[in-house]
Amino acid sequence: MTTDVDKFYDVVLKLTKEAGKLVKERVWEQKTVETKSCDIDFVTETDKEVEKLLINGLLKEFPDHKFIGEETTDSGVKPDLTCAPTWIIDPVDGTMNFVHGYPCVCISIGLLIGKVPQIGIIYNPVLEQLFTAKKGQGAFLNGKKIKVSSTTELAKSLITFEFGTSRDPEKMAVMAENVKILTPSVQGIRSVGSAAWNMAMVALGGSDSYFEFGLHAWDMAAGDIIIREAGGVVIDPAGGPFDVMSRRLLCAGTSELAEQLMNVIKQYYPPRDA
Ligand code: LIP
Repeated sequence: MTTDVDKFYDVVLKLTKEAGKLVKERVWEQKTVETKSCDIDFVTETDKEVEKLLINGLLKEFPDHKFIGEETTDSGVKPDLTCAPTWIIDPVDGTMNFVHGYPCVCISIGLLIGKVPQIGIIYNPVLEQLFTAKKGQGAFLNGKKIKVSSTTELAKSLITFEFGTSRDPEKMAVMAENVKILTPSVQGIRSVGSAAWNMAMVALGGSDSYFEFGLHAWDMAAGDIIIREAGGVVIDPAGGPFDVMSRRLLCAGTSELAEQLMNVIKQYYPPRDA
């Protein structure tokens, strides 16, 4: 039986693939780059065009659906998460990578209904990796089922965290401290500049855990459901439930690893998305 969610999924997948063509064609081309919150927080014409393509395409089919999009928010629309079906969209996650031509760039789209995640899509069109999930139906990479890693010990883990584009001295000090704490405590640390891709790597089991402070709803909404459907955990970095509007995230393959990480890292609390 085809449900509403199946129909939403088919429509968004078609639009995502169309949008992916634009990103792939342009990743190594000259771009027009503008700055947003600071001089290293970038937006390109492709970010704007992809967000428009996705929102207009979805609105055409589902006129009563709501949207929280990175570029729409940056143009002054307040992000508002209600119980209505809401698409949370990052048109190019890893914009700095896109500007430089570093191929870790993803289109990230989550659908929440009644504030409950229903669909997640993370698409890296350059590396041709399509991560997908529907609630209760598992997580997939290019159609093949994926699952998180089973690592339970910090000392045996490969973890990811990001510094983000904020140059707030308090946040930079916290992250420097976390490098000091974690470097001798884990097997390896990675930081590739795309939150969505980092979450996809946890879902795939390539990375055991990822945390970041200062993200936005559009960076995390798709990854949240994809990781849970792959068997992983998504929580607040200080413990307790994950809140997509909190700008804080810790995810891991196992709850044991999430707990160990949460107990050793220094915390930072950015202002909420809404
Ligand atoms: C970026 C993330 C990056 C993170 C930054 C920022 P954008 O998203 O993917 O990993 O560290 O805080 O949110 O701005 O490229 O869509």
